[in-house]
Amino acid sequence: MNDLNLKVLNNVISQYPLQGTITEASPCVNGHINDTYRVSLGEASGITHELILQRINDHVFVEPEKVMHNIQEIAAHLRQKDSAYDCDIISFLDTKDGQNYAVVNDQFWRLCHYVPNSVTYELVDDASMLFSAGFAFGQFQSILADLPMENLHETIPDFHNTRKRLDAFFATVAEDPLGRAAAIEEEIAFFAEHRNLACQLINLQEQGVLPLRVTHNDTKYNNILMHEETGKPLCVIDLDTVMPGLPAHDFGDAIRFAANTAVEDEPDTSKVALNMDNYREFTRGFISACSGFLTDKEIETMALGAITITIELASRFLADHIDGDHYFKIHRPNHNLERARCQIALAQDMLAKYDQMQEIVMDSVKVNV
Ligand code: GN1
Ligand code: MG
Repeated sequence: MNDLNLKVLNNVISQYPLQGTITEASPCVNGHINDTYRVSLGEASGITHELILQRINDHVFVEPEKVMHNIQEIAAHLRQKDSAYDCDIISFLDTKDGQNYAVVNDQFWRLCHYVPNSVTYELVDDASMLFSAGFAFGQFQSILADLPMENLHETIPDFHNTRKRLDAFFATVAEDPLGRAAAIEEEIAFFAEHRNLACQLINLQEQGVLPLRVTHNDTKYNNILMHEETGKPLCVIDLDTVMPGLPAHDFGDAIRFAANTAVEDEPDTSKVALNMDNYREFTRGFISACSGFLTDKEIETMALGAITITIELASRFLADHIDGDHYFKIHRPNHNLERARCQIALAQDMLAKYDQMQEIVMDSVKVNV
């Protein structure tokens, strides 16, 4: 941590009703968008507060106030509920001015307590861990189902509009600002081949067949803090993209991450496949938490959600590679290309296993009737 960053972090802290000085600060590197730091704040009395400080990426979230407004709405909604959510949902501390964010040098920052005994995982090798994760994300939808959608801003317009994502992808290919497209013709052809399939969900939503609901929209397994010993979900984090969306996208994004036999950016695509045990456990958990209010059509299109979101993210990674890596943080050359290839390999395996995926969803519903 250099002095400049430390000065900024101290500046942020000074806007909160907290005592003490920063004794330790280290960056957390697993998010692709925002900058996150774990900070220890020592009081003269000897008490130490463990905090998480996060700078919102305003290139991606061009109106950070809207993101923080949504998070405030969610916190207020949860406070009103008498029925407790089994797992917590992250909220942020108020500044001395009573806002849930602080502005320093025109940058938006937010602060929360570090959740004790929490861990996150990039890879899931024990399928039995996933029932509770599926349940937590499923319950997230049910707990927010009565939050009026009009109270929430669309923090990134058309975030999971797969048709617009693929249109944008092909426009970037046509532009090819760095001449990177020639080397990846095979990958580009994959999107041309599966474009229609990937647009089915957005078409159904636009036709009114699939309803919009308040959804999380970024349901990676590492967006649930787990208890390091019991393996129980402690807290759902990363509410930046909570807005109207499709439950199938939340289901699908979680499967894409937690039921991959490899990490999201595995360069050796021979290691990448859909792990059916993981898939089954997550599905059982998710469906048992929310099948009660989902329509038959929503349930029937769950498995398609996994394929859709995997193709969509692959196209986003590859578009960013072609465009020169301005959106997702990269940690090595061709990182976005490797991420895209990994997601393409996963989508291909899902396409081959689609019937089985569908059967598992339907079996999970039967258990719950
Ligand atoms: C980004 O930064 P992070 O890790 O929360 C992205 C998601 C992708 C994800 C892929 C706002 O999420 O859509 O699925 O990377 N978030 C945004 O790991 O674009
Ligand atoms: Mg996110």
